[in-house]
Amino acid sequence: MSTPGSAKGRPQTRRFISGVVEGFYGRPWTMDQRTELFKREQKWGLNTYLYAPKDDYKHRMYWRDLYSAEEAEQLIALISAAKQHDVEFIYAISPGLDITFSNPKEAAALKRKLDQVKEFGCRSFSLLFDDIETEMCPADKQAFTSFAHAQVAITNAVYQHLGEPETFLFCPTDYCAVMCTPTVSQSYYLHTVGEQLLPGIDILWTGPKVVSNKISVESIEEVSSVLKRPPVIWDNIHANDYDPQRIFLGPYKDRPTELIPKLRGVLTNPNCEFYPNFVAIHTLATWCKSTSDGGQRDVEMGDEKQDPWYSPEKALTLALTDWLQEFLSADQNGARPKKDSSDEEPMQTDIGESPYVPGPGENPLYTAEPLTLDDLKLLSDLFYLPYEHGQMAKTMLRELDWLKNHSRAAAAETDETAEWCSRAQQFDGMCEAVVQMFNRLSNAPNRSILYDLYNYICDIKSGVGLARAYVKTLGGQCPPSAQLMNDDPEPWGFRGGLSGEFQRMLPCHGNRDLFRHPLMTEVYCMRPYSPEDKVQVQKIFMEMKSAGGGKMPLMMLPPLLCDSLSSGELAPSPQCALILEDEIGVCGYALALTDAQPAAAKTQRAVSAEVLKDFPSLVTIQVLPRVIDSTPAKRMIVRLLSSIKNSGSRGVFCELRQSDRRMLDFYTKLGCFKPITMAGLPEDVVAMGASL
Ligand code: GDL
Repeated sequence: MSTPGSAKGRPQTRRFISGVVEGFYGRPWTMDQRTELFKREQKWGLNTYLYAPKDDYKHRMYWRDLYSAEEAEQLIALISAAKQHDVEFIYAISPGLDITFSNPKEAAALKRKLDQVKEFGCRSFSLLFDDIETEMCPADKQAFTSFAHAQVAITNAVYQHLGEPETFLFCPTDYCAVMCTPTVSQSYYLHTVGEQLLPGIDILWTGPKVVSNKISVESIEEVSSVLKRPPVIWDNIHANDYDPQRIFLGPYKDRPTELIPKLRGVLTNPNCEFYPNFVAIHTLATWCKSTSDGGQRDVEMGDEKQDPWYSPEKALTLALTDWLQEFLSADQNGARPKKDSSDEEPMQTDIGESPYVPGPGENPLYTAEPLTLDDLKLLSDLFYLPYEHGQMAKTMLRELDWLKNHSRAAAAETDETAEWCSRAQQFDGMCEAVVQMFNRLSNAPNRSILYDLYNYICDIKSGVGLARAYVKTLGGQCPPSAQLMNDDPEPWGFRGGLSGEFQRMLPCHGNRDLFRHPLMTEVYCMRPYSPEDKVQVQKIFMEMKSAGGGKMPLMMLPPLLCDSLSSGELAPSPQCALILEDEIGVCGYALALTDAQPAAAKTQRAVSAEVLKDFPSLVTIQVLPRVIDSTPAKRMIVRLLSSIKNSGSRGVFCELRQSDRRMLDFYTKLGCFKPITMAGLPEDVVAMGASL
């Protein structure tokens, strides 16, 4: 694969730059990891490594400082390791934080530093001007027409000073379309760079955005015409330095292979964690090979509909299959690989004992279940790409949303109840698969990969655990109390720290929140009423009567039809009475008479035949004020209405005191109850009815 060369004295064809840029913020990779990277690149057919760790002192902050003897030794070894593996080592420097472009001493410092690296054996270089202030200092404003002119001048000078290296990369300050003012094609900055940067210098570009979802052929044609050369893509698709909760294990995707002949190269700037980049780099390598130009089309590889040369799904499977082998092999941090008992050496322990062999009736030795390809597929699905969840993650989100929106079917017999239960069970199975994946992963022999992934898998396991408990609560099963929040939750009950709190306060976050309503902080139990509950029900009835009765003395309050039910004078109809309990005890009830007439007779109040025709049943509900969340009460009423309906009733009504704002509010918010006209109601009483 090659792109046409354009510099003077350049070979007419140059190899397509492909590989990795270590260009993220945060802890740089170790020398050993970089050497490991070169091995992988060679194995997978990638050819370049761009050294640009943002937080390495001497790359950016102290760019002027020369390397010490010890550092020099390390860099020399690294550059030579790259050579050994046929990987081109490009040394990048970022002087843009504080360089004064017009000061010759500054240019000299830059040249001195790069000369030193050249002495280490490096032959390819890069100047980066990303993520810096665009305002020039007064001295530079005097010396240069624009910021672009200042950058171009120093870059050309350094390039020539180094003898016009075959590979020399420049990263502009406006390195993606969204940064261009007003647009790519009208950007004065990019036009200046394109016209004045010497033709042998290549330009880095991240696509439409810093983290580009898709990179289209048209967008590359547009920027190439402004830059007067095809760009080298600095791809942030797998970068995760901007969010400590995310890591990307999905395939290289949404860059058509048609792009390859239109680009000078692609370098991926992946996750900060070295080992989890297996997929990012492996799939990029597959993509780079999948070109019509290279004539290497693998009939199995393409996807006729999407891209005949590359299928992200197939590339992912190839990568995960290879990655699995790495997981299963112990590394230097890993467990001692198991040997045959014949060549087993005595275990090195302080007291020099032989290995533990369990005796009869003792615990067997723990043997970890091996990790599977499906586990890795699930892992990749849960941590897919910045703009897309993997298939299983999408399914889980969709199912949780459905279960939440149809929770009425969980609380009462409806046409959807069977479906709800079956989908809840399937959701539970998916959550269990995540837990199993976590267990097998944390027992895998390769500890280095595990340690890099640990925080992320722990986080997803907890998140999924919360969702799982939530579905169980919706289904009326009591989840283990430790998993739900109580009055004094453990720190993992309120996740995300201060940053999490800030996010939860923002409306855009709230909209996507799983728990749009306040979290249930109590565990409730809803059960059928039994005659032994009569005393407790009476107690609640009296307590709430005085609370809801306004200023009037209790004795003076006109009786409601349902009082005879709550006071125990009338027994509720079969299957039509529920009790709510919390940790303290009975905290609510919901009672009904499928035929309201006996209550009317008890209260000595006639209810018109017209009302009874539409609303033959009577209902009453009460919960103590300590039940802050309205969900348990809603659940009770929904279940009760369903039983009443099953008994053949067409409708139900309730009576409320106007002074009882709480209950009025409750019934109104339910939505199915509407005020109804009823003759003979006492002065401050209203009736509400619901058709079934
Ligand atoms: C950037 C930075 C890069 C960082 C990435 C993702 C470029 C050219 N520069 O803007 O160092 O890792 O975003 O946060 O991409």
